[in-house]
Amino acid sequence: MKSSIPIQSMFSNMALLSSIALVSACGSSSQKADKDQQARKPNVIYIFSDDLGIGDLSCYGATKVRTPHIDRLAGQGVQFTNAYATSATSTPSRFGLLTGMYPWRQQNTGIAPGNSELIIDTTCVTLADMFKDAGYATGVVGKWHLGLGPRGETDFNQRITPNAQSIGFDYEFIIPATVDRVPCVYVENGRVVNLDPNDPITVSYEQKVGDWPTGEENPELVTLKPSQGHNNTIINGIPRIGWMTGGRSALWKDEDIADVITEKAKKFITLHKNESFFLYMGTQDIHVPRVPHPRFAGKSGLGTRGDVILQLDWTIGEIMNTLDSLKLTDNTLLIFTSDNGPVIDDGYQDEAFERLNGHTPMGIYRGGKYSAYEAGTRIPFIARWPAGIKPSKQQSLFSQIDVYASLAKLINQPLRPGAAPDSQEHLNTLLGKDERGREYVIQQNLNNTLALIRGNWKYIEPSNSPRIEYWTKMELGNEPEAQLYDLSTDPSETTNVARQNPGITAELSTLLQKVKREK
Ligand code: NG6
Ligand code: CA
Repeated sequence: MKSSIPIQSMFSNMALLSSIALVSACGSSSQKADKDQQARKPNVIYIFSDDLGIGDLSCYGATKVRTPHIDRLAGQGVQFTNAYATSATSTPSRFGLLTGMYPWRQQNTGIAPGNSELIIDTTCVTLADMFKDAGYATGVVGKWHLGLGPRGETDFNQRITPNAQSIGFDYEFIIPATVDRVPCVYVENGRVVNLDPNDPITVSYEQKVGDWPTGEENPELVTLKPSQGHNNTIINGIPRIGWMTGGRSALWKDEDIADVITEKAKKFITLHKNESFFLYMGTQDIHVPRVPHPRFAGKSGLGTRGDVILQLDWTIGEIMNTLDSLKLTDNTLLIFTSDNGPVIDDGYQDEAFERLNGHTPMGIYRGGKYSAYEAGTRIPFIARWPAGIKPSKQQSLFSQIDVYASLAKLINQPLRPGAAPDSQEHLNTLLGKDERGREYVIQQNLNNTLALIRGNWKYIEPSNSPRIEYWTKMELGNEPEAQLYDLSTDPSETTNVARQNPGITAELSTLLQKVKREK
């Protein structure tokens, strides 16, 4: 049919008409949406950054690096100074969060290789299952590090199952393990993204597969040299842990990872803006290899470790802006924290030490990632929920093991029998309404040495594991004798006072033994 109206003006008229229609429709529907939103159970976003220290953020006192977005979050929420990850490495911390069970109760919860089986049993009622029980849309975006597939070889060329969707997540877009471990590909809902079936992926953690160069054989090809380990297959110039070949079209670009996962997280939020949702996001920042996007490279003045802190801060800003623009901020509990404490040289020659410039990732605390000392697990922890939280700084004891039961309480969802056996409900502490906090917190180091904090006292059980981590030279907190520190007078754990306080030492040791035997 021919029209007498010139094409261009027809389009502009249509555009005008539809924009009028849109304005009025948006006006009324957005007011309605606001009301619906308030009536709905709160959205929950849990962001696990990687290896971020309590001294790495300006809201926790850092002066050499600025994190304005995270600072804004902290200013609008509850900012904890005595909150703990369950463990001083990633896999067990993530396991503890999602299962509500101490990772040291299960055998295979150590740092998982990239071809590990899914280490959470599919019969386990996870945090994501709990949200699904309550009718939430659930999604996971970013670092996973809990394994994928059945016991034995993970086949990255088929739909991988079980995956995160098998344990409560409707949607999955993940980095299978860590950014320094192969395979360097994203997995979306069980499938490697952009995989060419004619170029299948092979992965091994035992021996070289295929003929791609490795850091060990071709050190001249690397753009980022290892300082420890990290000398297997070279991907994007960076030698990784483990060997892979194939899947060329699926390989991630390291400098784009923050952009890619942030975009996926924003998309998930936008897609579910009209229903209650739970988003679990794991950033690759600030784990090694630290590869900032060019717009952050060189911007911190502290080398790439500082640059990826800026990149992480940008990510959090993007999530906050998305919530603002969708008017979801008020009714969204946004938790930002870290899976374990900081490390400076974690295996690449990235000048992290040389360029610290007085920056103190560990704050005043002893140890760091891998350690039973405070910097291993005392992490930044911020919870913002404008509809239910008044901004404050909190010194109460809080542990990530209690996130599960506390969030269940928040959304009035009864726990299924046997679910989250170690998780205690401390919702009022999480919301900053109760200063009492947890009676005691348990910490786990790389070697499964456990420590227990109760009140001012910190007890570390005796251990014959090495004192120092071989590669990072990190103090692990392992000593053949029991250790006791008074954190009120000695937060840096300089003086072991176990001998002077045998009664307290014995009491805390007995309490720890009791918790170990429970369940
Ligand atoms: C260590 C790696 C380290 C890091 C860590 C896991 C070496 C020398 N070190 O074995 O770089 O990948 O494992 O970190 O290979 S975590 O934060 O995911 O637990
Ligand atoms: Ca970590």
